[in-house]
Amino acid sequence: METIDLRSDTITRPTPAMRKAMAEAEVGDDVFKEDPTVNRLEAMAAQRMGKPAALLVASGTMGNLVAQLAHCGRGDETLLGDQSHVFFYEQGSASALGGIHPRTLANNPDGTIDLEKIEAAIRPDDVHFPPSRLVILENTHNRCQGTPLPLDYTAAVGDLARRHGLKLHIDGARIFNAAVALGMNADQLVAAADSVTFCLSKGLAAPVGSIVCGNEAFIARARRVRKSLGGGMRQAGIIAAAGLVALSEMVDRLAEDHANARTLALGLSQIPGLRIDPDAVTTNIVYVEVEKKGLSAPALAADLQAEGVRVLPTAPHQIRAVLHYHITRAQVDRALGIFSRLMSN
Ligand code: TLP
Repeated sequence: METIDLRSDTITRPTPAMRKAMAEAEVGDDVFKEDPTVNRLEAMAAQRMGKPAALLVASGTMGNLVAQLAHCGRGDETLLGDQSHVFFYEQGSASALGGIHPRTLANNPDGTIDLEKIEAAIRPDDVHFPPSRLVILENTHNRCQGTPLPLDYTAAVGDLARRHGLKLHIDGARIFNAAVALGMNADQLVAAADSVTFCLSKGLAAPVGSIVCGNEAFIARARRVRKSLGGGMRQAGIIAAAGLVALSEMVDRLAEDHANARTLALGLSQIPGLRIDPDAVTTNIVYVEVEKKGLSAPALAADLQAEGVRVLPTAPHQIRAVLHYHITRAQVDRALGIFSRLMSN
């Protein structure tokens, strides 16, 4: 039976062009900064983000942790959304490993945090308080319908942070989805940020790797932190080669995933017992509320899996479907047929 795997864009496998590039990659020891393929990838990534420097790391989680540890000392405070990946899904690693104190602020349904809330949370210089050091935004916002943050919002947060002497980090795991959805270049969307993490291994389909970008001094600190976390890789050009293909060939096609997400959302909105606002779906992530009496999200996910459709239950009555490189329009239609049949049982 064919499996239509909508659990995440992280499940994407490398393209034939990536496998070829990996097999042929020129490599060296990247801890000595002597891997020419890693160096090329970091230069290309920095240029795409409009930042002076970049660093290849193992994952988005490592990128966000490295950035927090490079910006903050022990006892410093970060301001971040209560639905953010950094707060929700990264094991509290900045506190566990860096003694960094997270101050969560309510995310709006579109992934923004009200500017007034950010400003009100910045601590005055007082011996009782941890120093506010870093604001973290997420673009696109995973747990907020995959919504892209508008440019003017990010710019306003950047201004606010600067005015108060704070830094701004963007978890841009899916920054290229945001760029494609908004019809902009990624560097515009992160211009206000001091640092950004983005992933090669989600919609862009590389097998491993994320990138942290920022200025030279920040990346020098990030490089030290990466090494201390055991993330100094040696002949990492094998990985970077796939990343170069990801950046060169896989960005523009994200529009197909967004169109498929929209088709899926519209179809699901027609099925009794499911609730979704298709207009809220603007990139590749689709959240659906399961409202049929007696049916939980895990139970629906299990029924779907038995029919070859895999989704992720993200709350007792919510499932998530993510569109990606391996999902065709025809598969979206087939998945909709299966949803429809199961919900009418
Ligand atoms: N997100 C994964 C899961 O961890 C939930 C997914 O399937 O969506 N930032 C954002 C916004 C992310 O969505 C993710 C991964 C990460 C960071 C972490 O990236 P990795 O998985 O490479 O550590």
